[in-house]
Amino acid sequence: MFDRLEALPPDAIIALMQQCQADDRPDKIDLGVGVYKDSAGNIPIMQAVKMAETQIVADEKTKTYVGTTGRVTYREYMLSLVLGAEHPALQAGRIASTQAAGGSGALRIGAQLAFTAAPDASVWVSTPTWANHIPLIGSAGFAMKSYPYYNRDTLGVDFEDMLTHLEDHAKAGDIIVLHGCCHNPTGADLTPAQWDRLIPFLNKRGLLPFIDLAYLGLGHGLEKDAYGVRLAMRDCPEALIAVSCSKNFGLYKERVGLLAVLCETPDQTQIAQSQLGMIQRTLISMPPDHGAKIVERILGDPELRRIWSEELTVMRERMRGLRHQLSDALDVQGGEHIARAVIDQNGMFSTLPVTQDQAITLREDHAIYMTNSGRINIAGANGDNIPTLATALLDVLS
Ligand code: PLP
Ligand code: TYF
Repeated sequence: MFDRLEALPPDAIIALMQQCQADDRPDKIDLGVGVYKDSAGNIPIMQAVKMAETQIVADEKTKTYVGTTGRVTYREYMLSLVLGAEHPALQAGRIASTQAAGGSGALRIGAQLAFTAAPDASVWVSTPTWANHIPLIGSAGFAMKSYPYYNRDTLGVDFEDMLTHLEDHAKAGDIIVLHGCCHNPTGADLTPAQWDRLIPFLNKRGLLPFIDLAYLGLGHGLEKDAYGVRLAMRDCPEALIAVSCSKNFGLYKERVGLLAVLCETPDQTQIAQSQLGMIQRTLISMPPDHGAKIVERILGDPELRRIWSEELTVMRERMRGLRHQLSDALDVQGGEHIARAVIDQNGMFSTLPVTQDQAITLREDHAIYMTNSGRINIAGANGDNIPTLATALLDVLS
């Protein structure tokens, strides 16, 4: 029967990562896949993670099953990290949650829950968005649609166009995918003032936010990056939040995530909770435990938490510093608007106004790897290669 299958193209970002790994030019610059790198180009294990892991390995007495929605304490700690311990939705008992296999697992479970409740809804994603949003959410069965978001001329968010488009085209009950912070692939985020307008707009139109929070702490810090999520969870009747610990704990391959579901009443929350367990069962039975246990231990231990939070600050500030260095190097005739945007944008990514042909030229002639859409991972740069990067960019853009 497998002769009936069609070959599919590989994941473009992972293919780019492999192409870069195979490039033997010593001065290559890898701005491709979204992983944090230190100034030596390593993808380190955080010290707090190593310490927690050492303790866990020494203490662990059993590998027995945990349960379909994962570790209860992990979920509690994660909810208070994301929302703040005093958040009204937590106090009102209106949040169902499940541990998930990464942010991706959370997106998939959230999509399945929403589809079970509302199969006729459409799901709207930003133009552009993280490419995996479409298969992860669409595979639940939803019709996927897109709203305008990033303006490739101004390199900022077209907020008015976004609202107008949703006003004109989205119907009550539709689901709007938003990036909590550090938008992937553009780095262009909504400001607090824009969140303040967006959430009442969604409520008025009966639209449900599904917020993807994969970079908490890597934009402006743990509190500021949660602004939109906290507001939505305070003011919306219903919402979905998919959280990833891949980047901010550097736990990529351990697959650690959380789905939080805001319901209107505690009774509905109990029902949603039971559905989450069943959905996880139908997909993978139970989430992997090891990474979630590491996060639980870090968040529950004041000393480990302090070390983690300091390491996260170093990561965030290194990326902010690189943005400033790249911006300074681009701030010459013809590069001024990119210079400004690189500073205004947040997190790992910026999408530069580079065409596909220019991205290929950068790769072939300069050994600079970015996606064909012009997305760069700023953490792949360093003080030594930024002048080369800026010169090559200005060269292909001129
Ligand atoms: N959402 C966005 C926007 C991402 O960039 C990622 C990144 O990898 C994820 C979700 C999910 O990540 P993971 O499934 O590795 O936790
Ligand atoms: O956008 C990125 O680069 C990260 C990592 O299928 C990633 O989110 C890339 C592709 C993929 C899964 C994760």
